[in-house]
Amino acid sequence: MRGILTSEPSYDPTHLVSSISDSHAIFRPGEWVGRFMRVAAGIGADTIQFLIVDNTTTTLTVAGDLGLFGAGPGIGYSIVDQHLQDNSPAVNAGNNAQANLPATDAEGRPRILQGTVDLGRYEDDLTSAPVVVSIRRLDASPTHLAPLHYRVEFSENVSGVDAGTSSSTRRV
Ligand SMILES: [Ca+2]
Repeated sequence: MRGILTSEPSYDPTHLVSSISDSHAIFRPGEWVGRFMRVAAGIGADTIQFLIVDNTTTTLTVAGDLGLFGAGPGIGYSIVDQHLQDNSPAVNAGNNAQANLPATDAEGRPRILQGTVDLGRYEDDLTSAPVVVSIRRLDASPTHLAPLHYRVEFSENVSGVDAGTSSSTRRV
């Protein structure tokens, strides 16, 4: 997700958050909470990023003071998701003995789940639903074959799937 900012940032010193708008955006309210907004602004045009704590259809609210970093009208931004997928090699790949390991991750969940800390900002709770990665036809030709075989690959191991399930037929 990328866009161009269309407003100056508005800083709320009570809650230590900034709000900034992209009037062309059509966000779903709250959909970016926990993601990061990256902006190419600030000293030396370094890319900096801010944790998104709320959003409306056109406005992002982020932790910190955006005004200090030159974010404003005409500056490009992107929204990035740094959550781990359940099958990521970064899950349970950290070092529990790391000095100054915080008690919680960037979203306030326990920093150690499944016994070992994960790499990155977030601790994965292994609850995301598997997604279909690929569907591949196994038979040379689908014509006049019954049944027709496909291989469906999921993003992680699944259980309880009936391998003999057939769904629909299509005349050819
Ligand atoms: Ca873990």
